Amino acid sequence: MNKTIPTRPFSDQKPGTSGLRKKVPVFQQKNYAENFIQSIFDALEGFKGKTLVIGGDGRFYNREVIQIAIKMAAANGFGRVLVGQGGLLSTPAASHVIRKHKAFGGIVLSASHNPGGPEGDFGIKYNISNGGPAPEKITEAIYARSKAIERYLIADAPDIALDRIGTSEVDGMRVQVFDPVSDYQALMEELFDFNVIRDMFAGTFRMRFDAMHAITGPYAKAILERALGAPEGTVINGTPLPDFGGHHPDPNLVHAKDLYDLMMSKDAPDFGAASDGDGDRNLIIGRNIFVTPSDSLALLAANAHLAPGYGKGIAGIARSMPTSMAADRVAERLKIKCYETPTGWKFFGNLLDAGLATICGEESAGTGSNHVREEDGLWAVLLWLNILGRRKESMENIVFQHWRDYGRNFYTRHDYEEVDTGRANALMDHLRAQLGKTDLPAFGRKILAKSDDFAYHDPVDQSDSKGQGIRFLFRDGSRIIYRLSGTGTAGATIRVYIERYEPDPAKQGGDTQTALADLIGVARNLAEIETRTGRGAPTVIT
Ligand code: VG1
Ligand code: CO
Repeated sequence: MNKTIPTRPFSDQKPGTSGLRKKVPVFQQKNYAENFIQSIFDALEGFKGKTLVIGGDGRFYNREVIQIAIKMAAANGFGRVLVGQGGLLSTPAASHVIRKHKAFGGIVLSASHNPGGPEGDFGIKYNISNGGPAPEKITEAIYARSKAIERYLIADAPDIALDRIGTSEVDGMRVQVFDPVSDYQALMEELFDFNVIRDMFAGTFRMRFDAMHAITGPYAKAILERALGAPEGTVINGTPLPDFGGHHPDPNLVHAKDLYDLMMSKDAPDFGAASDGDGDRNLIIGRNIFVTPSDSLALLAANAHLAPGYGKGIAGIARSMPTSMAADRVAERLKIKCYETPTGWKFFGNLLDAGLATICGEESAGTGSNHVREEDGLWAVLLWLNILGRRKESMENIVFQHWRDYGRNFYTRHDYEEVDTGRANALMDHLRAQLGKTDLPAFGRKILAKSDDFAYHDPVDQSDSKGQGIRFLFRDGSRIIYRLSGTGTAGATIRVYIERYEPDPAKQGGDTQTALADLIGVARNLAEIETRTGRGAPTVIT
């Protein structure tokens, strides 16, 4: 039996960089999740009788919303739902399952790297049939619908047993609970040379993978420890917990500091990695060397041909605009194009679908390829392992050699979190007012080449996206970029991205913050950060 439940719109259901993210208590309001899910369905056409994939990163409130989503899918006319066992499915695995089983789309419940628990964050995101996040045209339609919604449809049925693999029915719709790991694992076995990696683990090579009590644990244990023979204990914090053990499942140098400290110590294994709440991000650290996500993208692109899945070479690279330009130099050498897109994985989908790009990445620790339509943390780890197995050199050597060959892009991001929204907007307005001016005292000795508010024209669907970040580009190739985060749930987060190119191998060593000190000063003065936000220092430096 279907029920039609009257409801009233919420005014704040605008999807951000990656779906709708709010505090758990916001999502727990009566009809809040239901309204958003119905708005998704109302914004779509032609799904009657088709398949919907549902899964999430296992955070607090995941199970409740999964049950709601299944019953609403039934009432709205889907023919089949595929749901990960226990309601679990990493973001890249969801993308793969949508593609492999030719689903109409998928609902991914995740707030990614944001903290979880009763006072933490929750999120809902819709992915389309190519497995990728819904493009802006659809997210805007969902938002428009959410402001006018008057009713939602839900099956009046008992909860589905999420922990048992098998098939059941909700109101005439088939529900298949499946193993969230196996399809994904099979895909990884196609892309990478598992024998080469197995041989490495059979020798002296050791790694540590920190799953941060998030979704990647079961995937990493199955693939690294069971399939590739890494010793048990290689994967730590491998059990997904609803509150991520009270930690912030963000694989960066702040929240994965233990891993960093280990990798810099004398007992360091050869390779260290971590992934985030929903498994799409990766942190890569070699013994004695942290590899920035921007460098990792460039290095993976330059060495991808060493893995069977990319043996024929790559067609193109895509990076988000604030990501460092290290990948551009690799593309140039490979005589392929490097596309520059706005922040957020949804902008890569068209390029991947059209075969224009093979490997994509963002400075925020997301890397991926045309094997799915999401960033993929474990994929990046496996590609690195495949490369290490083939090159038989240390990470440190590989990275230093890359810098010698291509030059080094010193790169850092400074985040100012939970800034008052009004003040943050005023700061961005102030910056916008400086665009085009070449003689600002704040520039110091830097000579401006160009400044603008980044706009993107999609070469595939010809759509335009404006207002994607304020850029100051200097004549020596350095860049300062400002944007406001679209994933936070409290106040505003100002992100400042700072980059300088260093071609001289003699100057490529040393600490990033010191190497960028001048530009960091310019960035703070230009935006008047201290006076406008009252912040003497960033909240997080990555
Ligand atoms: C951040 C990152 C962006 C990433 C997005 C989703 O967005 O900067 O690169 O695509 O998170 O990442 P923002 O708007 O806060 O800067 V994740 O791991 O959700 O799925
Ligand atoms: Co994520």
